[in-house]
Amino acid sequence: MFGRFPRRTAALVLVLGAVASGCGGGPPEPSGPESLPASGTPQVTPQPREIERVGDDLGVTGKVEVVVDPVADGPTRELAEQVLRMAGADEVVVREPGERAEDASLRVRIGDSESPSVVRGLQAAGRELPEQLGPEGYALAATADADPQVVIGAQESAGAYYGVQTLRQLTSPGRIAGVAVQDSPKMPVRGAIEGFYGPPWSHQDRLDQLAFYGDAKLNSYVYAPKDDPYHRERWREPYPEPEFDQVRDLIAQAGRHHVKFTFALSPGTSICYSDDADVRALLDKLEAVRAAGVHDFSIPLDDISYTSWNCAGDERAYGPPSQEAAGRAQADLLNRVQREFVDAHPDVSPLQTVSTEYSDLDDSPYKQRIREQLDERVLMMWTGDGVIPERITTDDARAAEQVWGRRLLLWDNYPVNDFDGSEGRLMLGPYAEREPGLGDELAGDVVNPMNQAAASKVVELGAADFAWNDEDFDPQRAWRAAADYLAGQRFAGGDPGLRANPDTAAALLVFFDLEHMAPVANGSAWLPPAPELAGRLDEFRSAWEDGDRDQALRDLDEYAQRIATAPERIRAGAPADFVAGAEPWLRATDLWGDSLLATTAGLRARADGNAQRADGQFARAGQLADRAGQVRTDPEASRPQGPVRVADGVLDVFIAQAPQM
Ligand code: LTM
Repeated sequence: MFGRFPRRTAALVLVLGAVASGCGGGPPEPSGPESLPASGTPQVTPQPREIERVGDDLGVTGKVEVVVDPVADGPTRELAEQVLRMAGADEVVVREPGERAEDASLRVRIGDSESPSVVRGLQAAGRELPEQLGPEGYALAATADADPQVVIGAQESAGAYYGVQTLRQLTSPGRIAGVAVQDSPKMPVRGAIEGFYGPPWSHQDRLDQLAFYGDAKLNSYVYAPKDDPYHRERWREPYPEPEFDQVRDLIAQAGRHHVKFTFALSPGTSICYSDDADVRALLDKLEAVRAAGVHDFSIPLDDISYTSWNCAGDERAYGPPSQEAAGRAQADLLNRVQREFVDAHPDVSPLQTVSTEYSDLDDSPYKQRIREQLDERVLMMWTGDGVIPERITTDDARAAEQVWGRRLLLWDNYPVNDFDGSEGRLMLGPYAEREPGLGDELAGDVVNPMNQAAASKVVELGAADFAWNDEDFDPQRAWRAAADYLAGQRFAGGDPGLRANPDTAAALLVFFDLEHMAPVANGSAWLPPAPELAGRLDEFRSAWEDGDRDQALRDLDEYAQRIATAPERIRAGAPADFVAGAEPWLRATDLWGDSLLATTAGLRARADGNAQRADGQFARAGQLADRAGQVRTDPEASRPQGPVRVADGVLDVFIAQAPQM
């Protein structure tokens, strides 16, 4: 299918990424400026399907000419200009095909993959284009010969935009990596659903998220905050004008970043399915949003009672309440929305929904009704086997698709932290336990994030990587990429840093490890707490037992310093919104880090035979640990409330046990 891109390339990229990132035995290290080698390929996230070095890096100086055709839309042109300026161009001239500027030091062509100049440019890198690049696909070649040029070819505007997003990651100050890329996403729908309980994201959070989705090649944002009254409890009422203005802003921002703004309305807590006035109220509200420029809609029916009716009319129309009757009523409603609203507007995509059963694999009278009666075009979401599943497998996806009689869109309840078992947690672990191959089964993957928007990017970027290219997915690689992104590789979100600050990225990875634990609904872990720290503490215990106490203490002390200084480094180097959302956890980490340092000081005093000093240090460690345990979540920013957790079960246990060692 793809031209001359050997499959081994992906493996080569992984190895290079790992070497550049210093991974292996020790703690995960970020990739620094040196991670853009003159040979090999730089890490691009999501991992391209095919990427290969074809020559030397290209220099970026002076005047750069960008030739575009209509495949490169406004956002793509602007992004290309920003990227090239960031890379060091003094002047960027963007123009339609025609007379070429003789004084340009670098030419960039972004356009239709069939246009002769694009084909020639790709051929110069020895590339042959396949017949179809695939939806949202692109080909890119950067060649540094006598006439240095970058060519990006695509069949549709999203592909051209993603080609330039890849160019952004191939760029370092003054140069562009000499590589060829051929790429397209595995899953058609990739993104996030703001579908959690508790404080909805702020308008600024949402604007920033949409920009980030563009950077991460995520193409969907579903607006479904449970605690927005106009989304759920007061779904019939139109949005007041100030709120509607914000919706308009979000639509525009989504467009600027090639994201589909999917508007969701959740009427299930009070709708009377058989009441034409209720159905009309629903359609009218959708229509108002459509008129403002939205093309994608969802009617979520999760977390409602489906064994009681909201009105007597439904009992007359559908019989006594039952799951089977609810299935009929809901199928009727969704079919009407699909036929009377979606079908009436050719620019509106098929309706999305999540049904009242959404988290299991068993057939039921409810599912049977939906399977048999619901318009086959309606795209249904499913959370995996369990609301918060321990893993999501291809077998599960196939079984679910069997009982629902259609392809499903994954509503992935990770990193959401709104349920009781997640009290006090910030979910900063890797995107993991999603089986490669899901790309062949699912229509897409949208994750339900945390109340803390910026911190959600850690998992969102992993999900973006997985949904784009699940076969080559590496959770740890994506995790490091998230640290790099937050440490400076962010772009559309604001600060146009080209390279990650290595100190910030390293501090973030230490912090991510402390917040690695991810719980299922009852609070037990599907991702373990602090695996890096736990491994180091295990090594310490063995070395301490074996007698090499001095070296063991030096090693542990070094890592304790990294924990203790991580909050300060993160506050100084990470984006302000990340820091604000994570502040209670950073504050607790300050205290836990100091407590661990006091513990190592106590152990050193003991090894030196100074019992009095040892006791003093252990007492201090205990006091700091008590204070750390008292730091609580911010009621304005989180649900549920509780003491914040930092490497719980690992750090607290070690500090408590150390005086007895
Ligand atoms: O998962 C679904 C479909 N619905 C709700 C979400 O709104 C909620 O955020 C998650 C996690 O608590 N659980 C749900 O059941």
